[in-house]
Amino acid sequence: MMTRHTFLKALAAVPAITAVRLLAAAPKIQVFKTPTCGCCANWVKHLQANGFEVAVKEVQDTGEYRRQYGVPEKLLSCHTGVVEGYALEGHVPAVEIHRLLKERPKAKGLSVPGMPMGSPGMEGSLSQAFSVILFDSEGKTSVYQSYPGK
Ligand SMILES: [Cu+2]
Repeated sequence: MMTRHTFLKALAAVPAITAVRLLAAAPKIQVFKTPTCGCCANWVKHLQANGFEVAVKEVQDTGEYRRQYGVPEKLLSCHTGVVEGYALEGHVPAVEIHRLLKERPKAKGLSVPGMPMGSPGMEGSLSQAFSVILFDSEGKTSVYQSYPGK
């Protein structure tokens, strides 16, 4: 039988276990993309190069997953991902995902709406300004980080 004392001890042990788990393994991101999306594949490479383990599922329509993970339609982009319960829409920089997992805000996820040139996976001669948007389950949004472009 679990006494009150052992219960409290078990509760106290939870953060330590979480910390060990986070140190032990690279965070896993499940990505949903269409088979022909080249910039999506480039974003996946960017994630892998920056400490994430990525599983890719090729789908005909990412809209289904966008809705499933609560991404507002106004924030849509070319692919949808999920990491430890947070949704990721579009070309979100890996550094912001690491920050998200560290800060763990009360939110649904992050998005880089559209496909701005210069975002990870969209590198080229052009580099537009873009913002990483934090959104919650009510569709409320705020700027998580701004990238000035060049
Ligand atoms: Cu794209």
